[in-house]
Amino acid sequence: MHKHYTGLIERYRNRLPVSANTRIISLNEGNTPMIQLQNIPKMLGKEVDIYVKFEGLNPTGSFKDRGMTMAVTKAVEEGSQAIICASTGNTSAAAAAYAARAGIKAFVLIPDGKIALGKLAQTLMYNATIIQINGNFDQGMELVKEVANHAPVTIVNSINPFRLEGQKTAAFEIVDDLGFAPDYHCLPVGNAGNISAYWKGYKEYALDRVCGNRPIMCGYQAAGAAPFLAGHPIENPETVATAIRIGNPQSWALAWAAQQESGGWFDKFSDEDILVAQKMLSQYEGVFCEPASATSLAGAMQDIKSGKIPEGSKIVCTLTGNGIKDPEIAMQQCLDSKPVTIDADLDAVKRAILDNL
Ligand code: AN7
Repeated sequence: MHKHYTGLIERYRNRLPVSANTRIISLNEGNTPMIQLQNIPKMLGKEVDIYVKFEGLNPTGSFKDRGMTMAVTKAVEEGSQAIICASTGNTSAAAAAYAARAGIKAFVLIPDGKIALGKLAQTLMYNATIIQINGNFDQGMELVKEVANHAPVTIVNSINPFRLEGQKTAAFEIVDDLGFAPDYHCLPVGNAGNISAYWKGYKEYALDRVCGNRPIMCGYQAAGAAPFLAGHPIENPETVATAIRIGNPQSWALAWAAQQESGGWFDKFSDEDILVAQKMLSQYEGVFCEPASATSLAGAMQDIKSGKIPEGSKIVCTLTGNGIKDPEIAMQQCLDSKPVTIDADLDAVKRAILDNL
């Protein structure tokens, strides 16, 4: 019997906290492609298998949809009429979309002027109430935690445990797709929920013998927003990768445990390294992710080159969000390859082709 795909809660319902009576709020998220890189490994001159899990192909363009289907499903089950989050952009878009789907209200606190244009546009379209603050994500997060004690709103940031439950399904999909867990799993780390969720998923599958191994978890941060490298929260995070412009990660302990238990590590990368990785993925593989997402590949490339990740390894990099979300940074990256404008005649077109072959 043919079965139409209806999202990750249905697919993994026996591993998620829902009952037969739960009304599931879904946009058919999950089931995202694993794309094996073909050209970048050759450029590195190393024998490695690198797969990217392209989470930018979720319904709102980021991995947040995995957590949000679960968090909003549970909020509605518990009778909530409104959800709230602080966000660097993607959580707000996902919260807004799933609230629209559920028919409830979404309030989002975002740092004024510091979220990518596409994320702002989609959050407006989904009709959330956007509250811009003169402050950063971490300040927004503290305010959200406080206001939830004073107003009837359910927090849907990743401190809501249902978020991580939904997001752990990405690890399930990877194992179900490959037939094994990778040797290394590389992720960008901001608020640190996602690395915690993946580790939870891999541990669960390994415990139930769905896979025989668990990956080494590698968490990569932007140099200007790298509290895990500092060893403590930082006050004024700054990076071009606005999605991970976070100084006080809420899932600190879980992420630290993921790194420790898996034998993994954290590292940090300059904005320039991150943007180079983003452009390489687009230019050499045809995969356009947002800047923050490329931090996973920046890290993998460095650690493969140095041999810290040895030849023969199977590596998965999560590409957390879609490049189309941040057109401004993309355009800035491509100033040297401006479109040419010509007269609308055959000779001019011919010349434009021959000049550029
Ligand atoms: C593209 O949207 O925190 O370490 O408020 O959007 O689980 O926080 C976004 C985070 C990586 C970091 N890549 O994941 C938000 C928000 C992208 C992101 C991260 C985010 P976590």
